[in-house]
Amino acid sequence: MPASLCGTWDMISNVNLEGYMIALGISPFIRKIALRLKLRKVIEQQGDQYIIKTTSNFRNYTVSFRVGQEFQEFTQGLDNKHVKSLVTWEGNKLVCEQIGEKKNRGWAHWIEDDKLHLELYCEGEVCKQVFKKNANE
Ligand code: 1AG
Repeated sequence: MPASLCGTWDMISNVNLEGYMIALGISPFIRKIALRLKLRKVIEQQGDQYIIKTTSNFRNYTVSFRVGQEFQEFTQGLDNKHVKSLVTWEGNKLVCEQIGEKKNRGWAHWIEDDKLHLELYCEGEVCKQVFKKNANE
């Protein structure tokens, strides 16, 4: 059983968000704002049901899904695309495949050294983010 992803997590590093956003077709103006954001993840789980909230002082994004059950995702406030998503466990990684206009799109979350890790993929670009558990938990 992999370590729980649940909790409130604050971003401590963010590598190649720029490349990922360019692959998604985000405008230079929005990219410049997005690069400055301190992101927070709030992850809740009940059995196979997850709710992952990404928050910032610019925009928020929430996705909820059941592991192993395909769902329609609308990436509202990100690149505003409709994708067909499927989240599964691959070893200790919670992996999402996002099928749509962009090739090789998805993400993976896992716990390593008490930190929450996230890789965001799109068309060969990989953004790597690491979050530490919020001290107030
Ligand atoms: C995600 O995480 C992405 C969450 O699905 C957002 C992370 C980085 C930004 C991604 C794309 C940038 C697109 C547009 C820029 C506009 C706004 C800036 C970001 C606003 C934050 C919400 C995977 C997983 C579950 O944790 O969603």
